[in-house]
Amino acid sequence: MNSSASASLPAALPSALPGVPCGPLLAERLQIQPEVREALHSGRPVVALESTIISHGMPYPQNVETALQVEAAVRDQGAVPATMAIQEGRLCIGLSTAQIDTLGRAGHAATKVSRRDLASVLSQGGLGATTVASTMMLAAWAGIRIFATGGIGGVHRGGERSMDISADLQELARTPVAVVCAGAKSILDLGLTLEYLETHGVPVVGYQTDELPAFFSRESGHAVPLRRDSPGSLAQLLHTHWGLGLSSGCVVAHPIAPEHALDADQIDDTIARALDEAERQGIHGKAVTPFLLARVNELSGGRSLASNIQLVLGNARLAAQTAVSLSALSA
Ligand code: PSU
Ligand code: MN
Repeated sequence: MNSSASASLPAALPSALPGVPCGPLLAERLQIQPEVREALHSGRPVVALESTIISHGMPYPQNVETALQVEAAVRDQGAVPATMAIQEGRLCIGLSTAQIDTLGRAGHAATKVSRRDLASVLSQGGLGATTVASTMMLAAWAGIRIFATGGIGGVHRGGERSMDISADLQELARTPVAVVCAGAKSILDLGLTLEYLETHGVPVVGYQTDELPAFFSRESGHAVPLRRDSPGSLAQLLHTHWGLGLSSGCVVAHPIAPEHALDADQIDDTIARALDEAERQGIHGKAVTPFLLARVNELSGGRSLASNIQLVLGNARLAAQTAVSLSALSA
């Protein structure tokens, strides 16, 4: 390579995770909250949190209440929360309570931003809520390894024909961030989702389980390839994965607590109905998942929302414990 070509390569951000591509605009567009910046600087544990779950995943005001409880749960375990969003041309790493409230009230008026939509929303100064995929990107640019959410996107039912495969899976294939989730809702084809992740070299680790949980319920009938039973052993696995220079992320599948789990058959009927409505109304593209999430919430009433909130809180606690263990290993 000649010297002018190498001179034009952007320098990595000081804070970005190793191996993550960084462009020159990031230095001015990345806005890291002081508390998060300080924690990252001193090697203290930080947990990334997404915001599409706030704008498109739950109704107001429970979405805002949950987002704030999730941040508190992360703090209780000794880590610093960093909820992500895009606002006024900035990639925001860590939000104020007012910013979380704005997103929660905006709901579907906020743009759901995945990798594809990032530059568009940023360049127009709009309000963007980050999905699992774009939250992983922002986390990687800021230097955050661990991320907690409810459920990841995946291969939709019929995905082998529709090609409706969430960009979350491709992001897990290329961005070195671990996502602690309760598996995925059975709006998806969980078997195909696992196959896709296997092909792309993404470890899927059951936390105290041998089965991929199905969000509202602890079992899906699909075995997970890996299992760990403590935050410390999860951290060991992640430390080794990235220590080898592997560039993929990781799915940590944490089943909902038994006392909050819903009956699988009952929720499956609700999901089947929501899927049928989406098909009849010709919903497609990025609108599919938010439509299904909203319909499942409406059709199943308060019970599914209460379970949803509890599983997110549980994931936040496990993610924070894992981040604490990982930062001790990296010290
Ligand atoms: N599944 C949920 N709750 C959510 C989402 C998925 O149970 O809030 C959101 C997440 O932000 C996820 C996104 O990244 O939907 C996936 O959207 P799509 O399938 O369009 O990639
Ligand atoms: Mn899709």
